[in-house]
Amino acid sequence: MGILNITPDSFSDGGDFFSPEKALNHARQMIAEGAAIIDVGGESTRPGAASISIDEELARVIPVIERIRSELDTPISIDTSKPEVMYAAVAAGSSMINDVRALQVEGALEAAAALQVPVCLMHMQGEPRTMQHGPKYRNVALEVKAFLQQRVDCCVAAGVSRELLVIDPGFGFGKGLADNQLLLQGLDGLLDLNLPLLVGVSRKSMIAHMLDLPVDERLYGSLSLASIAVWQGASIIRAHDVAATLQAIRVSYMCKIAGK
Ligand code: 8Y4
Repeated sequence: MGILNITPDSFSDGGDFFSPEKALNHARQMIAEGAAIIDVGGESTRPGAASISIDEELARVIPVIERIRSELDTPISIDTSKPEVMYAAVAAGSSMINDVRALQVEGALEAAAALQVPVCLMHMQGEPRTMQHGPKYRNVALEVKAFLQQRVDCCVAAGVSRELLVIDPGFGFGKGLADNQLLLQGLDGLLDLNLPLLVGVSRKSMIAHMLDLPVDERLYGSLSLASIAVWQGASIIRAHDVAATLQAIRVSYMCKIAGK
């Protein structure tokens, strides 16, 4: 899953305006490198990030989804928690919802049930603005698993087919370094839910906490984490650097399944 962030500072046209053309070219490049899904997001969920309005989020993502849909045939996932954005994005050509709030926003469960597209349910402790202010767990892997199990049950009860669900432990979302490390060690426990497992570790701060590197120097750390995630059973990896990540996870996966 290649990451396509649609925020004001990304894909500028040289002036103050965002260029859907540049975003489309970035999607093209990730697809050429082997991305199977393009994850389009307009709201930054990085620690401390402020939230944006429905209209602002729609204005960012809808033109880009329409452009990608009309020119390319790779599935598009919409990274949003807002039901209004889910409806509009699927109408514009998205075929998957990636929700870091696991459909807990008012109306989101109903939207997912109505739209009947695959949905990734992610674990987060707290809210993006404050989630890194002293996150606490007794047993992070067990708590994440219990949360995801409960969200899966809610989805099924609300009419979302179980066959459409994907789960994600949410690396970095209300988790300290030790929490992220233990979560990776215990990642295979999530396979008990019998659903595809998505993992996003690309360029995340857990790498900085281990290697003390700025965001543009975290590729090798990202590849190591992605390889471990695949070894542990992840089947979708969300990444910025698609070509490099695919090489790493293909090798990890071939070693994992050899002789089976
Ligand atoms: C540098 C670059 C530092 C990116 C931090 C980040 C996930 C996700 C995000 C994830 C799923 C991010 C939308 C955070 N992470 N969706 N979204 N899983 N399903 N931070 O792990 O990339 S945004």
